[in-house]
Parts: sequence; C-alpha cells; structure tokens
Amino acid sequence: MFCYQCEQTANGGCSRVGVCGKQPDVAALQDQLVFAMKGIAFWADKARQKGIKDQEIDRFMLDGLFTTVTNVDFSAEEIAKLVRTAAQMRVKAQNIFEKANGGAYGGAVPAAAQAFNPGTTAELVTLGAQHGVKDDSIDPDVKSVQEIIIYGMKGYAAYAHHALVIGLENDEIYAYTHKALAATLDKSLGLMDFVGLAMECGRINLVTMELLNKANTDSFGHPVPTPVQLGTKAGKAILVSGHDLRMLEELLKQTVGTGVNVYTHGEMLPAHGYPGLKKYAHLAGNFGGAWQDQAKEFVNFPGAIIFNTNCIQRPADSYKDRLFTWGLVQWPDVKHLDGYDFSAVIRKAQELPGFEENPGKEILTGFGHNAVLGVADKVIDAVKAGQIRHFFLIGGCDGAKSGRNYYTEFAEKVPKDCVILTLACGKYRFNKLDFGDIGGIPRLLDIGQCNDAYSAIQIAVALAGAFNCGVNDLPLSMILSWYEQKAVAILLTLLHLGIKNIKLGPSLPAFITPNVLNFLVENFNIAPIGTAEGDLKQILG
Ligand code: FSO
Ligand code: SF4
Repeated sequence: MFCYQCEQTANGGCSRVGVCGKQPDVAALQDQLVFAMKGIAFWADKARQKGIKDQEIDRFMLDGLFTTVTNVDFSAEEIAKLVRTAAQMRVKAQNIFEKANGGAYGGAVPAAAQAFNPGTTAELVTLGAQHGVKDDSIDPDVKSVQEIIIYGMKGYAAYAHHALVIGLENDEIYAYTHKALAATLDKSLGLMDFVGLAMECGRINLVTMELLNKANTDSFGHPVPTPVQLGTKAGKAILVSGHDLRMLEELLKQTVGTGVNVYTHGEMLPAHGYPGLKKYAHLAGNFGGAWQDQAKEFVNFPGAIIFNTNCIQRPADSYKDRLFTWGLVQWPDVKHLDGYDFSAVIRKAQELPGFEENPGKEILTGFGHNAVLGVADKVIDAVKAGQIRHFFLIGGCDGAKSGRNYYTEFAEKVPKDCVILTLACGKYRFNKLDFGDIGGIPRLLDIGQCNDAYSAIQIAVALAGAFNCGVNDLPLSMILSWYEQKAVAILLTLLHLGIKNIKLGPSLPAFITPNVLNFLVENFNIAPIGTAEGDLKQILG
C-alpha cells in the first residue's frame, strides 16, 4: 500500500499500514475504487459533452469519493461492494456515451476506463494493488497537482453528500468531478492545465459549501450565538459524532420523550447553534474534545455512541459494543445503521447507566455569517475606534501530532485587542479557555464546522466591503491547521479567491513537491507555521 493523503502520514507515505488504522487490503480497495471512478468519469464526461447525464452515476461519484476520505470507511467488504458498483457504473457510463455517440469511441481508451472483473474481495484487492497512487510514468509535479485535485474532490464530495442527504444537489459539482477525474487520465495535459483544474476545484468547493450552507440553514435556520453545556444532565445518553445535521435531527425527533439525552461530539458542536436543533431540550451538551481523543474519552461515556461521518478511530474494546456507525462510515465488526431508524441506538442507550446530573462550564457556538453580520455595525465601529486591532482565523482540523500545541499557544498569545474566529475541530485546542470580550463582542467566535469556511468567507467579504478594501488588505490573518482532504478542498477555495499570506501547519502535505510548494509561495505567499510568538510578531508588526 501507499497512501499519503493526510497530515499524519508516516515518513512521506503510509506503506505497511496506515497511521489511521487503514489496512493494506482496504488501501488497495480504495485505490481500485478511485481508479474505477476515473474510468467512470472518462465516459461520463464524454457523455456530458454530448448533452447526456445520469443521476445514478453522478451521485455514485459522491459516495465513492467520500468513502475514501481519511477516517471514514475501514471495512474491506463494504469498499469491495462499492468497487463492484463502480464496475457497473463504468459499463453504464460507456453505454450512455456510445448511445449518444451513435457508436463506439474512436480514440484510445485508457486502462482505467476499460472493463474490469468485479470479482471477489480478494481479487479486487489484487487488482487495486496494481493501481496505487504511485505512478512513475507521470512527472512528479503533475502527479502532485493531480493528487491535490483528487483530495480536494474527496473533500467537497463529503460536503455535497451532506447537502444531498438534505435534498440539495448542483449539477456543476458533478460536471467538474467527471471533467477533472477524466483529466487525470489525459496524457496530453501539462502542469498548468492541472493547476487551472486545481483552482477550479477550489471554486467548486465554494459552490458546494454554499449549497450545504443553504441546505443546513433552510432546514434548521441560521445559527444563533448559543451557550453549550459541557456538563451532564441526569439520564440516559447518546453521543453523536460527525458533520451530518439531518441525521442528528432525526435522532433528536426519535428520542423525544424517551428519557434519552443527546450529546454532541467533535464537529457536531456547532449543531447547538441551529434554531431547528437547539429547540430540542434533550440536546443536552457537548462531550469530549477533538476526534483524536475519542479512544480515551469514549470509555467514560455511559451511553450509546454513533458516528455519522469521519473521523472514526480504531474503537477500544471498552466501548465497541455500544458504538454504531451510520451512512458511509464503517468499521469492521461495529454495528452499522443505514436509513433513519435509530431504535437500535436508543435501545442500547436505555440499557446503559447514563449520566448523573453534573452541570459544568458553558462555551459559545453559533457565530455563522448571519449572526456575525447581524452585529457588523458594532464590529466595524470597534475596528474604527481601535478597540479591535486584528482578526485571526485560527481554524482547521485537529490531529494527534505534538506540533499542534502551536495553535493553543497562538490563541493564548493573541493580544487582548484582537478577535479570534474559529471553525472545524481544531478549535478544541483552545475553545474551553476564557477569552473575554471586547465591548460585548466575544473574543472567540465559533463560526461552525469545517464546511462553515463558507461563513468565514462571507464575513471576510462583508468586512472588506465595509472597509472598501480587498480581503487581503483587511486586518485579518489565517492560521490554518490541516489533517484530511476537506482541508485540502478549503485551502483550494481560499487560493481560488486569491487569499494570500495563509500560515499552514502543523506540517506541509507530503503530496506537495518542492516545485509545487514554490509555486504556492510565489503566488500566494503561503508559509508553514513557525513559532506562535514569532508568527504573531511578524503578523502584527
Ligand atoms: Fe475534523 Fe475529521 Fe471537519 Fe475533518 S473531525 S478532521 S477537516 O473530518 O472534517 O474538521
Ligand atoms: Fe496514512 Fe493518512 Fe493514508 Fe491513513 S489516510 S493511510 S494515516 S496517509
């Protein structure tokens, strides 16, 4: 196996087993899935050029890409099923094209676009082992940008999937997905073609995050600033981890009157800010820290636990029997639920002891763009009066590496006349600290999940409008932490918008070659994080 798609990759690429727990058979099956999807895209893109598209194929691409995101699916059998479906989708896409074309394709058909035998899982593992990420026939810089594009696509596929679950989709996303995946098979394209496609990937992720924002806010209202309880309520308990708000809503509906309280974990924290979700009195609070602490924290959760998206870790035996996965998340031997019947989770929670009443500290969430722009006048006045000197967006993913203490230290050292905006799970490095306020404006504003980078962009654009300047001229700095492929998608969006001077850590991606890095430094002045003190000094002059 070879995989270098996430930040915790071992020595430039996981080759024996994934640091995340991914086994070689799962890695090979994921490689075969991506290879097959390139083949589907080859035909689907050509069919689209003839005006024909297919909803089943389009939606399958989201499932396939999201499944291969870090910490989503660790089940060889489940991924093998997807590879078999991919084989059928490839045939379907070719048939659609040939029908539209009035006959067979006249050009050369790349290996990925040719038929393959959807055999046993073991056979598919063998096949996948031949279609890994490493490919010496491709120029390393081209390969680097191709992988950036594929990881960006995986990232937005997750967001598009959440939006689709709520009922919204956008054909532009599908058209780009087919075009860009097919492009990775086209040997006539050069580095700058792929750089262009990478920037377009950033635009498509913006379109997708906007779609998801619409899906979430149409369904549950715009988030409002909301205190979230970190203590516990007496009663049985279910913990929900992940990003999917629709799934949480269904669980909340089904637990009304059951005596079971629902707690959020990780990226579910911002759910408390949505009027349509916070109205449930048994949405009791937030439990634990960021995803990488789950194995040690879940032991202490006396109820059922359900994951609806990444990031799942190898479950400890102490809680495996009360753990459930839902949607595309899977772990071998962990009970999986599809659809919206949560009676098994509720039954499990009722068998378990639950919590005692133990109120704790409260933290704030719910500062989406609607809430922040609702007090924009106050914020703008505070900037003009010199009460707010600078904004720092300290956001992104958390992870286990020790270098991530930088983000805690940075937040702690931000001067008292500056405001911190945050999003995604990286916030757990500092969101339980007290930052106080500036004239009633909290110094720490939790914008939401990683996909709420959309909201952060809306805030930045509105501020730039108010100050009659570009976003790069605002007193705003972005200090980002990355872990998996959604962060790649968001980074591409920021680059597509022309945002400069981003500081990125805790380490730079293994899939970026020195030449590609130089390109990013020269054009966007991206810099790796240094020390909290040094970076602050440099930014604030
Ligand atoms: Fe974190 Fe995991 Fe939201 Fe990611 S929980 S690391 S970027 O999946 O998606 O922030
Ligand atoms: Fe390694 Fe990350 Fe790939 Fe897992 S997802 S195998 S940790 S690079």
